[in-house]
Amino acid sequence: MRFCVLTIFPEMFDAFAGHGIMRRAVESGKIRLEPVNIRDFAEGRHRVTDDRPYGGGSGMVMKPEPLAAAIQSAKSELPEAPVVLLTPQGRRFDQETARQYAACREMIFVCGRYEGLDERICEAYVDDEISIGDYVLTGGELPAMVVMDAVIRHIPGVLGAEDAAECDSFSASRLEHAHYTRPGAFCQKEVPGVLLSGNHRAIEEWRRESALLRTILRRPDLLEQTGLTEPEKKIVQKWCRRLEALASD
Ligand code: 4GX
Repeated sequence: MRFCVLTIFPEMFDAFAGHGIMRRAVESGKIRLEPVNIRDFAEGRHRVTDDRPYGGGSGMVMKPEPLAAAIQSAKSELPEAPVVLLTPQGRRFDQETARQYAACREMIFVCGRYEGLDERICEAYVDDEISIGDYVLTGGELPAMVVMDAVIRHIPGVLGAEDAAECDSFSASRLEHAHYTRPGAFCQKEVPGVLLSGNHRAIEEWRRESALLRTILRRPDLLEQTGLTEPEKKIVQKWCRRLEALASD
């Protein structure tokens, strides 16, 4: 999969592509990440990429001409790519959108700075506007990395084979179970005994229960999307009986 990222800070992507799973994905040729400096498409001795807003007020707006030239150049390189703008005004990014993007062969990201882009760029060139959450950042570069990270994990062979099962749509609506590693006792707390038992069915059951209880307590909103499976209903019924026994005298 090929990614072109339009930005005035291309160096920000060096750290992203230079470590861990992303680095391996680049080195194995599974992905290509090409940051492009919008400033390279700006005219004049100072290669200015921003200008004052019509109507006045504080803050600057990204000039349309350099951006249009940069987007056109990226589209000639990646003709199939959707042009995605990172902005708080976009629809909220989630695991389902990440999975859908992973089916693309190419993507182009536009990273805005300042107060944003000239509206005519959005209208003429942008296919999709994405927000990574309701908070205000100083630029679209971190959101672009967040989106690419979540997308790249879905490309076959990028994660170890053991993670492939995590990619079903159901996994996004349940929190993960608790994880433990050595030592067996830490901070005066023991690892749950079942995890040391070697009983793989019991371990699998404990993990499903841990995942479900955490989801109920911390993110009940996630359960509204899918409802409970039959085995999950059994777990809830078991806990209902336990809690009722506690409450009765
Ligand atoms: N999820 N920002 C973009 C500048 C900007 C504004 C409007 C285009 C249009 C953000 C977020 C985010 C701050 C990135 C403003 N560019 N992006 N930037 N939250 O806060 O995606």
